[in-house]
Amino acid sequence: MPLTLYHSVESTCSQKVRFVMSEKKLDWQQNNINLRKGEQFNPDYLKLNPKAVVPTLVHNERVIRESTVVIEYLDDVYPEPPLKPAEPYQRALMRLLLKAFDEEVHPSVGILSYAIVLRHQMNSLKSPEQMQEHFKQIVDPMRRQRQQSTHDEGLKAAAASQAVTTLSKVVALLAEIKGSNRWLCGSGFSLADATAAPYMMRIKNIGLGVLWDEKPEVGAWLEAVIDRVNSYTLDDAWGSESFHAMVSGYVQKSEQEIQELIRGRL
Ligand SMILES: N[C@@H](CCC(=O)N[C@@H](CS)C(=O)NCC(=O)O)C(=O)O
Repeated sequence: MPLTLYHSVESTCSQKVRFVMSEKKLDWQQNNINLRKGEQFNPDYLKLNPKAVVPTLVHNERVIRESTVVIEYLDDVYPEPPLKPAEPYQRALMRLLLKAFDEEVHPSVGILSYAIVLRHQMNSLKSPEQMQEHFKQIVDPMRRQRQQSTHDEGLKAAAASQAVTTLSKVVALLAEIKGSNRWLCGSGFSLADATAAPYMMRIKNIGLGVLWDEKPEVGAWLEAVIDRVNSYTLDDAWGSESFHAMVSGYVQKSEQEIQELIRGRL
């Protein structure tokens, strides 16, 4: 089997790779990495991905890391159907969105998911000492610092309100680029749609869909992309049912704090 994806069903950057593989109807083998159990820190996995993050693609024994690099690679190796607009300006806009999702949305969604949901899950799975061990293993010092402060302060961490501001700016950019297009970068579904979909779905699921209340075209695009993803033959396309149940439980508990955070930032 030439394609193996090391991934987690709940991880947004793994989901975007699975969506691209589904668009191209590829056969692939999976290796599920349980992030909450810390399997990303296993020495064998660290050899594939020294940053201890998913996803990682292995194709014909070659290792490809970074989800955006992975989806560009898949589109190069399997060009049908093409997932990059043919027109250079639309292609540049697509790359602008990929960059915004990597550099701005990914850390912001990480902070907010962690503050609203994952820190409670981690606390239920690990003792304070085990949490300290977990933080020590995070390879990137910025990521470690971000996760630790959000763990301690939740939505009160300065990073959380900054994340909401960042997300509302990217939502405005997404709406502007989409304009009256059918998909984000023209009439064809592209890498930008596959990338934005899991993050926008996560933002909605953690109670922040209000960020596009005044941009109905963004809500309509998300509905269309959800229909498309739901038509793939992909198990747990958006993550497992138990994960969603857990997310909505914690979102309900934080509802008031989420409202206050949004009121303070918008
Ligand atoms: N820039 C990387 C980011 C990868 C990343 O942050 N992955 C998250 C899941 S979406 C992860 O593995 N987190 C592990 C952890 O939190 O310890 C990419 O796009 O591949």
